[in-house]
Amino acid sequence: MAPTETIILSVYTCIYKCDLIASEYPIKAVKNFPHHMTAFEHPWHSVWHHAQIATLTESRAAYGLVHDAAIATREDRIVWIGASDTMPADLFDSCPDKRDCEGHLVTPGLIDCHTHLVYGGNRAHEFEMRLNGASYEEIARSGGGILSTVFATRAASRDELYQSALSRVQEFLNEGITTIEIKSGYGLTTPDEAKMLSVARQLGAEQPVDVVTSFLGAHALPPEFEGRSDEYIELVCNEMLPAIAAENLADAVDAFCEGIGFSPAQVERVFEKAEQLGLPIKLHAEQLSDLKGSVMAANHGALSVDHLEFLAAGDVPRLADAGTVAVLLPGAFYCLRETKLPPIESLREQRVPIAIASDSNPGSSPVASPTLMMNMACTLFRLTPEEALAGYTRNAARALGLQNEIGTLEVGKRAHMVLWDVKSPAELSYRIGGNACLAVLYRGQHR
Ligand code: DI6
Ligand code: FE
Repeated sequence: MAPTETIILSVYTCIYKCDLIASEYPIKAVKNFPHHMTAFEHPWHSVWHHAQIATLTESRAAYGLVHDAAIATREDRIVWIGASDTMPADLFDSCPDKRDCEGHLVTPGLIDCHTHLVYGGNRAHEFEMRLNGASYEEIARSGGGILSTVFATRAASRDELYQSALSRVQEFLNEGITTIEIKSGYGLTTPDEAKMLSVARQLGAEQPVDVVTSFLGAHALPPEFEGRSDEYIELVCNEMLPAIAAENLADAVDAFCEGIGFSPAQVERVFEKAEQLGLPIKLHAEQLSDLKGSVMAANHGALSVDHLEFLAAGDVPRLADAGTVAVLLPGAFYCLRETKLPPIESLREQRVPIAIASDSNPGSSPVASPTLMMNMACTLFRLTPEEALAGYTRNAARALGLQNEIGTLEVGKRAHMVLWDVKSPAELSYRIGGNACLAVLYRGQHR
């Protein structure tokens, strides 16, 4: 944006700011934005009014709720929020795109901060085998489990991966997702990991959704490295990660720290390499056992640690000190019929931000519904509906390091917002199934 336009926007945000603080975020180039309007033509491009707006800002009101409110956008930014009856009449009257929300709820665009949605094949057959009495071990011995997805992903063409991932992405978009994280981890060779991540990048470039990628080379030991896990970690550090970074395919680096994954010492080598390459880190930790992966990750300043059923309450202060987000994955908890709960009360007491995500993957969480995950977070983990919504917005943004751009509805932030066919925010978590999404604004554009 030209400096004059920036100044004009700042002037407007200053003149028309309401009780929420106007900020002066730089306005970046926007994907697919038609630059046919300038600030001189009109400062408001769209306005939604007569809405209940759950801003999710950390205000005194639950959900940061503003009643009978309006929200206006210009290009890809939010430029005004406030009570409908305080809208500047001239701007409202001449705004080219107005919507009367008739009292329905508006939230920030939802953010899924943990998915594995690019993969080949599916595992419905294993699901059926288990229900007919086969154990996980028997399935694994017959080539099943994560490795069956690795074989199917390696065998799939880029286009096949793209098409199958696209149908899952569309399900997420139908339910109000505007930002989604996608991991690699089913390729486990340099070209196959690059293939997965480039499909994720393509989804972000071609679809109306922001995609954030994570390199998960240390997800499982590929069969060709059987009995040689340190050598595989060497390959991850010395070949895969530098190649992925050189192609700018990853926004962060993840790993699976577990008895059936990699040890904290092995993961730490991956993290040290990520740090050298300037990439932020996150970790699958304490899903099945307490290896202290979360503490190690927090010591390295991880953005998030994810799963956490076996996290010891005594280790929670370390996450709090490091500002690391706890990402809870109720879909995997449900599918694996886990009974041990993450240390929710300690996370609350220590004020660790809690995010919720789908973990969308073919084995332990074949799901593409954020509101179902919010329901499960409430029912299975006893989160409040407000915590569940914050977990899919404000705290999910933090888990991706994007808290200054997305996750709350504030002047200056990216114009990602959802209109729901509900009148109170608790209804989003309360419903089981169905889709209450009425409309989405993505980067200020109708989707
Ligand atoms: N934890 C998970 O929940 C997924 N990966 C991981 O490390 C499961 C992946 C799969 O079963 O395909
Ligand atoms: Fe996962």
